[in-house]
Formats: sequence, structure tokens, C-alpha cells
Amino acid sequence: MSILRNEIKNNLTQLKDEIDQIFAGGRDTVLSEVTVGQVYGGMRGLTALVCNTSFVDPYSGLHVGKYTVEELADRFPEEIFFLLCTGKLPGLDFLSEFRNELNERAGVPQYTWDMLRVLPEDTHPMSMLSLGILSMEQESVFKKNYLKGIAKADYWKYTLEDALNVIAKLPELAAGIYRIRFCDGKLIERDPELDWAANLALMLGLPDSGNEFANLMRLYLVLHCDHEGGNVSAFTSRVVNSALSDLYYAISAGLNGLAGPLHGLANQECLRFILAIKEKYGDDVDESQVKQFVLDTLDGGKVIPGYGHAVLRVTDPRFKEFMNFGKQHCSDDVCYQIANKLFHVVPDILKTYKGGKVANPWPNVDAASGSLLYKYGLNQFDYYTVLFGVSRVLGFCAQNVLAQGLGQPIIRPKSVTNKWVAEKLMEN
Ligand code: FCX
Repeated sequence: MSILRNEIKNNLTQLKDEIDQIFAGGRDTVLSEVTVGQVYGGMRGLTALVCNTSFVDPYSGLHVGKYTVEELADRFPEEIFFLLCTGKLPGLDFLSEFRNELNERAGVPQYTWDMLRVLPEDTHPMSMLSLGILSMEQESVFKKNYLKGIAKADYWKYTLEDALNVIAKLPELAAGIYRIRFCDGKLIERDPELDWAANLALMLGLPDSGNEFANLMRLYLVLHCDHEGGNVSAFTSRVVNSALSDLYYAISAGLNGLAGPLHGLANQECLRFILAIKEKYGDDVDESQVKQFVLDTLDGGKVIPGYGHAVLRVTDPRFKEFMNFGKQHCSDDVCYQIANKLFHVVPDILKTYKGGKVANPWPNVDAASGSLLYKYGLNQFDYYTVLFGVSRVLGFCAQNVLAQGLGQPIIRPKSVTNKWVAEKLMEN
């Protein structure tokens, strides 16, 4: 923990220096203009936020710190959390220190399990995850200390405490939700000798769960960790935390955004899509049949899940990493093969669909991940976004710790009415 805390401190010093220099260069410099279309169009393409944990280049995809996805695919999620918070990868001594830290903080309270067990049987696992986190809110170290009175400069330290407490409990909470919702409800104990992802793999208790599945979990938790600041879940989490609502509130809120079908839920829709193709045409489905299925889906007014992106304009490098894993470990798996066939046919179809209106016809991260999870026996699609959420919490935590460390104010953009916009147009 001391390694992490010291490096966050160094990172904050550097980020503050950079901001001072930027301000000295011109606080009033215009960075971006906003059009009427953007105001009514989800603020797409409007540069109005700073996020120093990661950024998404439309053409080379996600960068965490200065590293591309390809450079990070073999790392542990714990190392990625360090990178998100500090801007650098940790040395060799970090992983064991961090494991000890998480071991001390692990353990989901009994009242959380009791609450999860009395929910209706068909409660969505994402609701369970969000509720599970929120149920622990009164444990917030930030909140307790804020009530006592703490210096603003120290907010980040207490936010980090909350972050570590949540991260330590997450694999157990997420796996427990799976066991309660889809299995016999018996929880599997964590192994303090295992890393974060391997523990999650262990506690899920899947029949095929072995080293390969633990490796898939490591990759999964690395690839979904963060996607800069403007996506629905990260932005929601940041907005909530900017009101000094503690991380439990902020994480729960971010997860609620992730649960939407245009965001994190798309991965469960992707596998459903793949299985529907398999069911209609059988295991030997060919590319022309896949193409027909895609065209029929579009004719039915539905989107092709796993394709398109608000920022990316190329094949998502995270998709490529999952497909590489599939090629290595399950190239003969039918779902993997259908995902591959979709990749061959969908982009060309979307390029001309709606007169070329689809800004990005290429696959995003969700197009591949479900088929791999399914292969290892995780066949409850409703659960997939929980895994996305476990990973994305790393990004929520890092973004909020750094924002508090930089003393960022409450977020409050100005909204206007149609009348105001119309009058503005008349003026021009
Ligand atoms: N299939 C069919 N139509 C699509 C499409 C797709 N995969 N992607 C975009 N379009 C359509 C849009 O529906 C829109 O049509 P409309 O104007 O008639 O409503 C038009 O193309 C322009 O949209 P576009 O600017 O390309 O995309 P947006 O930035 O508005 O939306 C998402 C981006 C990701 C929401 C959109 O591409 C989509 O719905 N994709 C399918 C769902 C999905 O995969 N989501 C996961 C995204 C991501 F990975 C994540 O955030 O988790």
C-alpha cells in the first residue's frame, strides 16, 4: 500500500505541475466549440473533460497511461490499477504487497449476503452488484472522516481507502452473486495465495474452471478496466463523486450506467446474437447465412450488438486481444467461429447501412468476449456485465482518487431550453 500511495502522491504532484503550466499558458484559451447538433446529440465529440487515467484514440484505441492494449494484455489487473492511479507500471515488489493489502481488507459483510439472498429470484445480476456495493456504504472511510472534518488536500487518501476496501471485496461479491443467482447459493472461499482474477475464477466454481479460465479472467479484467472519462459509467461515477458522495455511491451509480444495453450490457446481447445464429443454422453455419441473419436483424430495426462505437473508428484492439486468445485456446469452438464470421461480414454491411450513417462499422470489445466466457461454461449471459463491472470499478476508483487529489470541483454543466437555443440562432 505504501508503494501505491507514494506513487499516487508523485503522480498528483506531476499532474498538478502540468495543470499549473497549462493554466499559465492561457486559462481562457478555447479548446472546443459546441454546435447545436452536439447539444442535442449526447455531447458527442465535445471536448469538455480531462481524464488522466486513460484515453481512447479513435484510430489506435485505448491507452492506459502511455501503454496500448497490446502492451498490457499479459499484465495482472492489479498492475493495471497501479498504472491507472500512478501513470506507470509497478516494480516487482508491488504485487505481493498489494495481495497482502487486499487479503486484509477482503470479506463481504454478512448483511450484504443476507440482503442479496432475499431479492426476487429474477433480479438482474447487475442490480445485485450495484446493490451489494451500495449496501456497504456506511463503511465508507471517506464519509466517516469527512463528518469528523478533514482537509480537502487529504480527500484522495480516504477515497483511496474506500477504493481498496471495495476492490478487495469485489471478486467475492461478484462470484457470490453468481452462486446465489445461478447455482446452489453455496459460496466458495477465496484463496489468499491467489491473485485477484484467479480468485474470482476460483469462487465462481465453474465446472471447467482451470488455469486457462483464470488466464481468461486476467485478460478480461485487464481489457475492461477503463475507457477514458466520457463514457456513461465512468462519467456517471465521476459526477456522483464530484458531489463528495463517497465511492460506494459513485461506484454503484457508475455500475447502473454500465447496465444499459448500449453500454456494458451489449456483451450479453452479443452472445445471445451468436447463439441465435447457431440455433437457426446449426453448427456448420456459413458466412452467407451469417450475412443473411445480420441483414434480417437490421431490417427488423435492431442494432448489431458488438459493432459500432461512439469514439473508436477502427476495430477495437480489445476485440483483437480476445480473438487472439480464442484462436490460441478454442479455435474449434462454434461460438468463437461465429464471432469470427460476423467479423468478416458485419463491417461491410454497416458501411453502407442507412446511407453510411454508422460512424464506426467495426467491432468493439463486446463482440468477442461472450463467446469465450461461454466456452468455459459461463453460460448465464445475464452475468457477463458483472465481470465487465468488476473490471471497470478499477477505472472508477482511479479516476475518482486522482480527481479528489487534484481538488476538482463539483461537476455542473449549464443546460438551456429550446427557446434559448432558438433565440441564439436568431442572433446569428
Ligand atoms: N447496428 C446498427 N445500427 C447502428 C450500429 C449497429 N451496431 N451502430 C450504430 N448504428 C446506427 C445508430 O443506431 C444510429 O442510427 P439512428 O441515427 O437512426 O439512430 C446511426 O448508426 C449513427 O450512430 P453512430 O453515430 O454510429 O453511433 P453512436 O455513437 O450514436 O452509438 C453505439 C454508439 C455503440 C451506442 C452504437 O454503435 C450501438 O448501438 N452499437 C451496438 C451496441 C453496442 O455494441 N454497444 C457497446 C458499445 C461499447 F463497447 C460500450 O460502451 O460498452
